[in-house]
Amino acid sequence: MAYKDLREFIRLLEKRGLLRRITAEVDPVLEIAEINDRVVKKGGPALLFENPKGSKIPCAVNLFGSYERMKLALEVESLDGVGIRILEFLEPEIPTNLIEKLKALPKLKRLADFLPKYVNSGPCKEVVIKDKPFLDIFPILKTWPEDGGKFITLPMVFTKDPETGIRNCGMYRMHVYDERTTGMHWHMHKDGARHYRKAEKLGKRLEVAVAIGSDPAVMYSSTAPLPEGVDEMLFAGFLKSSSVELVKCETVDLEVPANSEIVLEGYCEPFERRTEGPFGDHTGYYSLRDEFSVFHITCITHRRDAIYPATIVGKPPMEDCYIAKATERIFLPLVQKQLPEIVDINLPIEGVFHNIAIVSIDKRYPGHARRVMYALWGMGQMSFTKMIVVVDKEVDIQNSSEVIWKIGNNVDPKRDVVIVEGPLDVLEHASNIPAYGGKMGIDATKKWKSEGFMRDWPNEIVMSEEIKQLVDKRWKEYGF
Ligand SMILES: Cc1cc2nc3c(=O)[nH]c(=O)nc-3n(C[C@H](O)[C@H](O)[C@H](O)COP(=O)(O)O)c2cc1C
Ligand SMILES: [Mn+2]
Repeated sequence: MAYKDLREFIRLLEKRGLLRRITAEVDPVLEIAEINDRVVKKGGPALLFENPKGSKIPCAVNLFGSYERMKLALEVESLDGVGIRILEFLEPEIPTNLIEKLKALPKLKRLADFLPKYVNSGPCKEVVIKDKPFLDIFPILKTWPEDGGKFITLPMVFTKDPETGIRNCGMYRMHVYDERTTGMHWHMHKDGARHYRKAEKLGKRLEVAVAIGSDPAVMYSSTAPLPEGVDEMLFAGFLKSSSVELVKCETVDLEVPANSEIVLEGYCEPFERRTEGPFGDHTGYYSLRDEFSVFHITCITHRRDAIYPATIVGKPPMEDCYIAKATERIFLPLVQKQLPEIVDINLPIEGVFHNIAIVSIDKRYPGHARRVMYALWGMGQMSFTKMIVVVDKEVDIQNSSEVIWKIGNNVDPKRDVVIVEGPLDVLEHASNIPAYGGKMGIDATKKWKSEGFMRDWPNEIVMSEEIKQLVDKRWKEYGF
């Protein structure tokens, strides 16, 4: 059964001993972040700060910060299974006869069941503030000493394409400038920024609604790398096998999840920019100050006893790593659909997801590893990857020790390193200019004669089965 809302998920975590309540008064400025850091790094529980200093609203952090909680959030036994379910849906077998047609029907009906539903009201409307929609009622965190201020870190930002009206929901952090103005940190590559650029072209303001805290499927979906134009709310409905209920905003022509804890309504004016950051980011570095759009708040609605959820990013591993690892697993089958030679992908946590990708392939022809690199550099948000390492299918790429051993042994740097240029993640700080620079591919597969390798490739050392069995049998005799 899908979670009704965020608090139902919180209750479940508590019942399972995966959430700790903290009643002591704790400062949202840095203190919560330091407590969270110690807890995450030890694989500890989610935390509910019941008495954040200066606010009557409790603050929940680290809700998704383990594989176990991530699986509970999406109500699955295995994250890989989610990807396989998506594939089954995308590929409804074309019914060829009546019986097949009948078999396909429930599948199609189920898809309709996942479409968002529009409802007249919901818990997020319990309190509506139009006269003084001030952010200072919430326990918004400052997470690192050099941060430019407080940041809303789990916002689900809703916009509509000004031309087509197609909805988007993306998670983009928000720098709080004053009680009714924030930054809007949508990177240039993201759908929200695209909507804003279109609005600018039309000389119009872009209406924006920000939901904070909803059921976990909705929260996860706002981070998922879906193709442009695919409705995150339909995806969330699919994930939880029931429709997301959306309710109209008070002051803007947008809809938000009715079960949201908090909703901020407002707009971004065309061509208005303000300095955003610095912000201690998930790369483990501060992202530098930069110019971003400005969000003006016209109305705040919230549940009477709202809970304010936040995440704290920083040096990995942090909570976002588990969200990103879920994405790695969930989207692998879709990547494999396009590139069936891919056996597995590992985006190592230390590679902060856009820096390093390790890929194992079933190599079938000369240059195959290069083809996979180029394909990934052209695929959705994978295209921001700075370094790609390709190994043969038998390598366990989830074991970085094995991967390093392969790179060291199998690579002739002059021959096997591919250097190209292309778009990079906006958080990339080593490139000369923002969001564009060098990329490296390392082909660590076994080299073939057809690739110009004319020597003999040595065999890997493995003991024969016969001797292994003999030693197994005689093990005790040796006196161990
Ligand atoms: C905790 C968290 C914070 C994020 N912050 C940002 C951000 O500030 N800016 C941004 O462009 N993407 C951010 N992302 C990544 C986007 O949410 C992600 O790329 C998403 O797919 C964007 O959706 P879109 O393609 O609909 O724009 C964040 C992700 C997570 C999990
Ligand atoms: Mn999108």
